[in-house]
Amino acid sequence: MATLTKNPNVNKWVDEMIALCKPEKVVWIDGSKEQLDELRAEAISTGEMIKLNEEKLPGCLYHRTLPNDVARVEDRTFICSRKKEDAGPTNNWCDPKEMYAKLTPMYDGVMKNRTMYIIPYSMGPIGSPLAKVGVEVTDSIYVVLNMAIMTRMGADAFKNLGDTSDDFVRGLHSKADVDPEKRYIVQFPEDNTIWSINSAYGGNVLLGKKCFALRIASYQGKNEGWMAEHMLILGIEKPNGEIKYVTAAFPSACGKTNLAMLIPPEGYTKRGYKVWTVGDDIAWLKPGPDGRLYAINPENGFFGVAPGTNAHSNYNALASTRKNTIFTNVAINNDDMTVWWEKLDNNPPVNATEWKGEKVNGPEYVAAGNKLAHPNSRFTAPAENCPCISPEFNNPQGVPISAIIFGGRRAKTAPLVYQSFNWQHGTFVGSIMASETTAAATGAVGVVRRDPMAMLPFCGYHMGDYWAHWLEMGKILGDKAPKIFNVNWFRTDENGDFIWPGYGDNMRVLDWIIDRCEGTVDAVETPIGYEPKPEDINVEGLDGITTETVADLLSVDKDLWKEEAKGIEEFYKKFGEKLPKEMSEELKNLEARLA
Ligand code: GTP
Ligand code: SPV
Ligand code: MN
Repeated sequence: MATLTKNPNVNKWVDEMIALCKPEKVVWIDGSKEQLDELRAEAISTGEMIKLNEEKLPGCLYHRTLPNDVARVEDRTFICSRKKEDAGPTNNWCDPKEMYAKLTPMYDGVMKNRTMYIIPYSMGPIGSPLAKVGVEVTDSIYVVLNMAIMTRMGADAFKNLGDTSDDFVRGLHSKADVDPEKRYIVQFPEDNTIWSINSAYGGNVLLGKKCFALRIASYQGKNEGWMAEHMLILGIEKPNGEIKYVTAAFPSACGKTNLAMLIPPEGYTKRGYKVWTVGDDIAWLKPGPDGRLYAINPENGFFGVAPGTNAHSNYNALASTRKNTIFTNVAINNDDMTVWWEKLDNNPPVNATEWKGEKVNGPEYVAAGNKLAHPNSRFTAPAENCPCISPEFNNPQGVPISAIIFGGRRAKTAPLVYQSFNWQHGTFVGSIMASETTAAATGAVGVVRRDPMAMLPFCGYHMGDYWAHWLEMGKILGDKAPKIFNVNWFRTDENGDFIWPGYGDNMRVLDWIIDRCEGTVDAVETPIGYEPKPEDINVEGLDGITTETVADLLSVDKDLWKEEAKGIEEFYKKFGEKLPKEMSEELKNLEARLA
């Protein structure tokens, strides 16, 4: 099949990949409906994908990955910069020459008897000055069909690249034998290259997402004066029609998709408030012509956590999955070929197939303490399906950001919300983020770990240099910089239950944040930052949550924070010389305020 571009850099690289992987057949993905329909039909005929109920879930497909391949694998993910110190203490590193030498034999002939699909795609709206082009070659139809949802995929992507540019990210993926012992997710930032092998799970194989749009892009952003962040983007429309945009960085499975699509409580919707979703996972941010910080969502769909998603917790996410969606590792209801997951409703299907493929009686299986869907099972849904997708979603200039919000899962330490004193202190607040681990990556769940800016698994270079880049961006933005906040929806009571209702009610906290950005509400100065007066968090219409509860959620336990400061000091030691002096200054200031 003929190439889709005259660009010699693309064609030369593709030829090299063909020579290496030796596929039986090569297919360039042009993005046409006919081609995608053919691929769907093929995947259904081979059993790789399962067709779901055409009336209830039109255009939807089901896929299951191997039980050993259900999440990102941080211990097998590498940043192969030429110098070890450029990867830094938070990344696995290997010399690029060594890594190429190790992986090349694994790719050699790996696609014999298989088809190689060549996927051109754009991260960001085609034609946007913030967009970037990638090409992924893969032997997986699942990858092609997911990339069709998650990116602007097809021949049009080459329009942005032109016929001569070399500025595209080269992604090579093979599921090979899906052998967990030979699984590697490798970024070569200086080569604009990603090699992924022996996995078929989303975050490891949809190379436009974490590998490119965060790991490679964060490195590009440092060199080119912009930022790639693990952030949702949302717009809050006020009764007067004005829309304020905020971004929020929470670690994996800590609530970005939920916050991005929230439906405000009745008291707010009645007054005319509305929330618009621009992105749910990744933001690319760059100063605009007016000096403010602008954000685009480089993605075109949502790769969202299924369990916990229901009409009450996230109506908009659920609605987004009702057509043209791919479900991975959820359960199937065999009676009507629909899907189910934990907390979708209280009625697990009787005639169910659980995520590993075993036919079970759902209610009995669940009653025995099993999960029908994997905790990290996901939906891949087109952004255009989302009832609250922002009218600015495709705006090539992006949206101007008023506030940046950090947050994570902390049972005790972090209060419901606080504001940093300024950008430098805000950078510090992001750098000391910690959160309980989730099922989004393999390994223990529920262990508190430092996850600066929710970028621990995604920063493509030295985290110390990354903080320096944040500080530098603050200087460029000056008084036009967004205000920086921290939130925590996950404080628990003595029984371990969440105190704050969360979800749509998080609007009450966003409300205060927006008021702070506009300078229309006071705050209380605490050792960790500015906090709301408890009465300034609107609790109208909340069941069992009073201003006293809010006061409790805002309490700062000095002893816990002194412990916290020790933990930060320990963590900071890792970064040695590369720790910006401003960060240690901020730590000293915090300690002084706590003393
Ligand atoms: P990634 O896609 O992995 O980056 O995750 P995400 O940050 O988009 O997480 P998501 O919104 O999918 O939320 C993951 C889990 O957090 C789900 O189980 C949600 O039910 C739960 N969650 C989200 N928001 C809240 C909240 O406000 N309160 C509580 N208690 N749980 C929440
Ligand atoms: C995350 O783990 O933060 C995700 C899902 O958004 S994945 O694409 O698998 O990384
Ligand atoms: Mn994510």
